[in-house]
Amino acid sequence: MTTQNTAYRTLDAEGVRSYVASLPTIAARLGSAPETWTIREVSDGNLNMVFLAEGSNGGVCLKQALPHVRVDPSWKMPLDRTFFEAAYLRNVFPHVPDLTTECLHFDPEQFILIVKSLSGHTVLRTALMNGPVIPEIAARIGRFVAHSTFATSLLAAPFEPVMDRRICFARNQTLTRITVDLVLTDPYHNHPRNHWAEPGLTPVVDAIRADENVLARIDSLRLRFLSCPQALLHGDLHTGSIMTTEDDTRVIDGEFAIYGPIGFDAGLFVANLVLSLFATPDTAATHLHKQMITLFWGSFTEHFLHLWNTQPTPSDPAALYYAPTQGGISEREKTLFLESIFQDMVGYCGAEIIRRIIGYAHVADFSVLPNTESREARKKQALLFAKKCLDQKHLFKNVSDFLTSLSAD
Ligand code: SR1
Ligand code: MG
Repeated sequence: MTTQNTAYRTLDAEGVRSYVASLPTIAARLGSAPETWTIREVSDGNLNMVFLAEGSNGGVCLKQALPHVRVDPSWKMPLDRTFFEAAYLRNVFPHVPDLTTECLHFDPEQFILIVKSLSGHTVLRTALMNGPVIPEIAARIGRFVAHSTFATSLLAAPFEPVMDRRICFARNQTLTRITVDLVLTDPYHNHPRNHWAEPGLTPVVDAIRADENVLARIDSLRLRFLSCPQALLHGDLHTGSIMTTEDDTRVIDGEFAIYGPIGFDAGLFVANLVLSLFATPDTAATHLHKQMITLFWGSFTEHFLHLWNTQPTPSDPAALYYAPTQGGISEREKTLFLESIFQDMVGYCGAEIIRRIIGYAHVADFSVLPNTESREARKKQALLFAKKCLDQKHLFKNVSDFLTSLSAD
């Protein structure tokens, strides 16, 4: 797909009103007359336009791809990312209906995706910046990662449908290129997209770039990201891709979906909790963030193993990756698989922390700190922790080892 689409028009608020009014089933969700609807532009991410359209009965969220990066119109980009987000939702929503949104409409000419409005929810990053959240949110995300990845992996289905899905998402190359470059490459050398305002970070950046163990690990994580298609990933599971209330948590923005190592989704989520921890320097917040990381990993492993252990035996013995006649996969193999996800999680966590501090797309978390000195000090601690995550000489054995090291600095 290219941007040579003459029918494509970028919508403004009034365009959204007419567009939604032209879709009877979507318009019916809003109720009342289109002229009475409230249309608000709420674009927040780096890439797309997002609107909320609300009527007397309810609301929808409309997302449209632009032919460029939203925050940088000179960075041209094809429109097809909404296709992959719609495809991601269609693949995972049946497995996590209470943890994401259903694709209500996708328009392949206008590259418009419509889902239910979450206007009563708050972006998790914002909620964390505003004060404590309930830690169970992290357990819900653990369940999301377990169900969305297990269901799309070879553990849950014969290889044919899995490979068909892999073929589809292998076309998501524009956004995969962004991840490979921005998350796994640019920060490790001089690149004009990198930036940081605090001069005291430069020696830490230099140390990261000079460390052969770190560079070797990043090389292997980059290779693994592209060559280890364990499951369909969300691909950008940071705290800005999660909307929540106390009772209800939803994962949004699956446009970076790609087959890859399960630890990538887990690592991005944990990294963003770690970033929030370093940006929130008080004992209660540190405890909360650590509790959230523990709950996330516990919930992920519990749900993933439960799905694995209760997988029905297919009538066709060729339908799964192992033959039931051989007694199925051993507990030892399952443990090793989860341990490898844990090690991937730690590595991608390190990469995500680094790129969110010195790469192209930073996080807002540190803006709650009162001055440049405090921001510099906390970002430095986060970078040093990330460096440990990438140090091949030191492997964290388990989540408590990971958390202990988080306190050490
Ligand atoms: C040009 S896109 C930069 C970042 O925004 C998205 O949310 C992804 O995190 C991407 O890496
Ligand atoms: Mg996003």
